[in-house]
Amino acid sequence: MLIENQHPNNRSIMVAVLGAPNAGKSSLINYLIGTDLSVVTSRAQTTRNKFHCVFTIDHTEVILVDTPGIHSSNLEINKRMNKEAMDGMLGVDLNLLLIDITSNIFPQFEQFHKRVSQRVGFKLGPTRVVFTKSDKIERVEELPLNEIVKEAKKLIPEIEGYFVLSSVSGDGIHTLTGALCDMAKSSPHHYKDGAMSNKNERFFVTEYVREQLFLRLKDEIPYEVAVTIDEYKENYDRETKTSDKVDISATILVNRPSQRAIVIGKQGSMIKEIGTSARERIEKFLDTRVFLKLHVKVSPKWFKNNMVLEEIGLFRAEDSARVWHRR
Ligand SMILES: Nc1nc2c(ncn2[C@@H]2O[C@H](COP(=O)(O)OP(=O)(O)OP(=O)(O)O)[C@@H](O)[C@H]2O)c(=O)[nH]1
Ligand SMILES: [Mg+2]
Repeated sequence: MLIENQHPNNRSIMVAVLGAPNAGKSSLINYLIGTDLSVVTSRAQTTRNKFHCVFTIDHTEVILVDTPGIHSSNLEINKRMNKEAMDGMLGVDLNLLLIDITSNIFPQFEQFHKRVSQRVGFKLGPTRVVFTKSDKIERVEELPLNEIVKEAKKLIPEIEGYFVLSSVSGDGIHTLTGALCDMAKSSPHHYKDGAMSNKNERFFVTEYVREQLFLRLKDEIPYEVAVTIDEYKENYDRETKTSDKVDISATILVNRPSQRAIVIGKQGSMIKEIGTSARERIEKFLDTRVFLKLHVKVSPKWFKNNMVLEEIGLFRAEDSARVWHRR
């Protein structure tokens, strides 16, 4: 869907941002778009869905596709998250393969290669490597990155060069931005001025509640929670012709009753903290007052349940399990 009557100098590029869990994909995207749209936490597998994040420089529109980290797992939810990541590459002009420079480097290329080659009928497009977290290495210029990329190219011939950057210090980011703009092709824009994503407000509300769960809960719990929206109601003010408050009711699904107790906390203290922080974040995002109501529901093994998985935007993968449960 393209916008009509566009400037003749308009250009556009769509870029998939890929890599292992925790490689720094969402951090880089937030830095590039200049706002904390995507959820970032120190835990792996924070991002579960692919979605577009857009920024424009002069007449150039850059559409970045955030994706879940590519990894190996036999769990149904993880298979579907991997599918989201792989689907994120469909129809893009360029792939950025993010490699965390502070972790073991070569296995990250191998894992990516393995996933790509497992996908039947899939042909990888032009790919550039992005070495992330350069601020964490003292003399990054002394690393043999040229040789590493040469070796990686033997495995993944579609690789064409690399960038080194930090989404904390900002080092190297302008080189990437410049290169993306140079690669953009003459084309009408796909997004209106000011639009940031292809996902709606409801999606980001669930993300920002989940963010608080990821930040505050330990062990396996963040991986065994999901957030769904039950009600999203804008209160329209006739005088100002704007929505002055949004009523949101959301459910936090947990796997076990003990997890429900932890999420609620002593005398409701934890759920209150989660609710307050999430509400503040959502108010900033929506630029309006928000009334947020959270329920915690035990839904055993929701992460194997097709209905729940589809509700949170994760669809059946090629290697999905056959047995599905009802809600
Ligand atoms: N020091 C430093 N930390 C970074 C940088 N980029 C990301 N991080 C940290 O790395 C962790 C993971 O970052 P994310 O952006 O969530 O990584 P991701 O690739 O989106 O992770 P998933 O969504 O789980 O696949 C967070 O704690 C970030 O703060 C960087 O350039 N420098
Ligand atoms: Mg992420």
